[in-house]
Formats: sequence, C-alpha cells, structure tokens
Amino acid sequence: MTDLKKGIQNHLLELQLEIDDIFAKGRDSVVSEVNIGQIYGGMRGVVALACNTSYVDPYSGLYIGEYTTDEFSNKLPEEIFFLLSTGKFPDKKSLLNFQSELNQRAQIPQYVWDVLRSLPKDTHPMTMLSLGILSMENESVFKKAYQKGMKKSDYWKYSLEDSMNILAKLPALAGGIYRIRFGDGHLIPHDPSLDWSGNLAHMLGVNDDKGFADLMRLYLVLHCDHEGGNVSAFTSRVVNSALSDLYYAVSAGLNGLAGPLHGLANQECLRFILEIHDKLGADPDEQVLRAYILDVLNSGHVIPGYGHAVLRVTDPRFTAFMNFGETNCATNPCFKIAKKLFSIVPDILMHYKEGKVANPWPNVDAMSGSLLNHYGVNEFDFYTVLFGVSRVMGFCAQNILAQGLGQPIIRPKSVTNKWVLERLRAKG
Ligand code: FAM
Repeated sequence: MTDLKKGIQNHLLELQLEIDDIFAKGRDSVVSEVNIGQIYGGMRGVVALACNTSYVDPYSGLYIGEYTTDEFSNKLPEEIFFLLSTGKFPDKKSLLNFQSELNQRAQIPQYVWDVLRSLPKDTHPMTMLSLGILSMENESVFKKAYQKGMKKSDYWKYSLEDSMNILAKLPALAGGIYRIRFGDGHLIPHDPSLDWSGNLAHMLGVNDDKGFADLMRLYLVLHCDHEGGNVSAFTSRVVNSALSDLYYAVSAGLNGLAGPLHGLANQECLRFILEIHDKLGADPDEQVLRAYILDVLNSGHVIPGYGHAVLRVTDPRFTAFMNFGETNCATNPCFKIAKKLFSIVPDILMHYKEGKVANPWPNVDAMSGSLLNHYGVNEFDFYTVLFGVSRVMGFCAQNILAQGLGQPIIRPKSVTNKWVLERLRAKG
C-alpha cells in the first residue's frame, strides 16, 4: 500500500471517530435554520455540508487542514494533494513515491488528442479540458470494480486510483490544450525529471524562465480547494454522490468552474485591466480611475476580482500573488494597474449602493492574470484551465474522503411557490 493510501486510511479512521463523537453528542442538534430568502437566494449562509479537506474562514481565508494560506503557500502541489486527502504533509520519502507514481501515469491516450483536435478551432479551452477528462471515462477503474461488485468500503480506494490517473495526466492535458488551441499544435513531451507543476510550465512551452515555473507552482497551490459549497466542488460532489466515477465528477465540476461568476472571473480580470490600460494609459490618474470604476458599476457590471460569497477580507491568496508580483514583476504595467485597483476599488464598493456589496475586497482572481501576462501567457481563455488543473486536486480529495466515510447520495428537497405560500398562510 502506498504512503498516500495509508495516510488516507488513517485520516478516514480519525474523521470517522470524530463523526461518531459528533453523533453521540448531538445528532439531532440544529446548527442552521433556513429562511425563505435563503431558499430563493442560492442557499447562501445555510450550513448543510461537511467537508474536511479545507475550510474558508470569512476573516482569515482558506485553511487546508490546520494550515493557513501563509503556512502552505510555499509547498509543492503534490504536498498539497497529500494534505487535502490525509490531513498531513508527506515526509520526503512519501512525496518522492507519490511523484514517481504520478510520473508513471502521465501518458495521455492518443484518442484524447484525436477528440481535442477534432473540435472547432475556437472551442473554449475549458470545454477542451472538461471533454479531455470525460473522454477518458472508459479508463475508470472505479467503474470496472463497481461492475464486478466491489464492497462499499473499497469505493474510496478505486476513486483514489482514478484520481491519481487523472491528476497525473493534467499537466500534459493542459499543456496540450494550450499548444493545440493557441500554438502550432506540436505537443511537448512530459519530462519525468520535473515535478508536477514544473512539467506544466515545461509542457506549455511559453517561457523557460524559472520565475514562470515558480508562478505555476504557486498558482497550482493557491487554487487547489475552497471548501465544499462553491459551485464547482459542490457539483463534483453531487455527481460523485450518485457513484458516477471521478471522470464524470471532475468533468462536471470543471463545467461549473467555467462560469464567469466563478473560475472564469480570472480571465475577466485581466481583460478589465487591459481595457483600463488601453483607455486610461499605463499609469492612470487616481481620480480618473475612480470615475472609470463608477461608470462600470453604474452601467450594471461587476468589478471582476472583487467580492466573495464567504470571505469578508482581502483574500490571502490575493496577497500571496501580490507578494510574488512585488518580487518578480513589480514593473509590469498590468501588475501596477492591478495594485492601483486594490488601493481604489474596495473603498468604492464599500460605499456603493448603501453597502450592498457584502465583501468589497479582492479575491484570488484580481491579481493572478497580471502575473500570467508578465510571463507571456496572454490568452485569457486559458486562465481558467490553470485554475481547473489545480482545483481538480480538491474535487478528488473531497470525493475520496466522502466515499471513505460512506456518505450517501445528495438530495436536498425543493419546494414550489405554492408550497411556500401555503406555509406562510398556515403560519398566519
Ligand atoms: N462589483 C459590483 N457589484 C458587486 C460585486 C462586484 N465585484 N460583488 C458583489 N456585487 C453586488 C452583487 O452583484 C449583488 O448585486 P445585486 O443584489 O444587484 O444582484 C450585491 O453586490 C450583493 O452581492 P454579494 O452578496 O456581495 O455577493 P454574492 O455572494 O452574491 O456574489 C460574487 C459573490 C463573487 C459572485 C460577486 O462578488 C461577484 O460577482 N464578483 C465579481 C466576479 C468575481 O470576481 N468572481 C470571482 C469569485 C471567485 F472567488 C471565484 O470563484 N473564482
């Protein structure tokens, strides 16, 4: 058994003991009530899910296990996947074993490239990523074992196998999508001497600069997971809860990530910054920039990269990217505009329409595009693919743990307007 598998097994035992304790202390205790506004309001604020990979505190941001963003942001993505799924960082030997496993599984079947190359030239790269993974569904070891009648207690082990196979192929898949969609179509081979994010930087073939490889590492670490209720993670979990295997579940999660209010926001952010650069110049005057932001708001548009459904402070992932930018690309015009926006937008949003924006602070997307721009990745449509490569770690870890804990199919109850009206009438 690999160290990762052993680690997950031990983690599942710990989590199960905690759940037993929780149930013993108060299985029927009420932790959250649902009002009618929430039924019609995207279930915002309803506590209805348990997710033990990560937690988002409104005031201190993302925790993976016990670790704050500051504490894990200098790690490798492989260490982060270990942490998400076992609750602990791997030691050196376990890390090397895991990396070697990934290397052995990195080869992408030829039919995936045939599918991707057959798509219209202007297909969105997120469609290609989602379809690339879905096209490999026939390789699912979970599906094969299920058909042979595997025990429920073994589900997570086969989902781990599927996860490893999917994760191992992501750098090559993302690199290939970039080269087919934006380059000459020539694929750069996987290099087993490089780690996971190093291979992604290598196979994109955009930039040999060490800073770019460092940015890919940071990018893949910071986007890995954001608890269980966000659109993509929740979608992935709902689909997997029907025992659709991880190829289906990961592809479904990525389809949710492709929305402009979720993962696609990062491409909108750089577009917004470049528009400012074109219209107002590289170093816009503060008052002019303020007026521009107000115009955008008054024309009914959101300011991309600002706001969050859970966070109520500057996203620490934004801060990690900003610190990276200060060290590596402080003179880049987009980075400078992104920094200037940070000094202006929160104040405007705070006072906009009597403070209706719950969180005026920047989220992870407000800065990442400027850094990618600095290293020459200027195809906005590709940005969410990088987000997706990272977020698949969270989808996989969440689903493996949920299966290991025997969680059932997810099926909340919906009601009609008539039902709600009758309820209100009955209450008088
Ligand atoms: N600019 C202008 N208005 C904003 C705003 C922003 N950046 N953020 C929120 N609002 C508005 C929002 O549209 C809503 O207005 P209406 O009542 O007229 O519909 C109002 O403020 C209250 O919304 P909220 O409660 O503050 O936010 P939500 O929880 O409904 O939505 C976001 C959260 C992230 C969808 C929202 O802040 C937004 O659209 N931000 C811009 C897009 C963005 O950056 N998305 C990335 C999210 C990121 F974390 C990710 O998933 N990658």
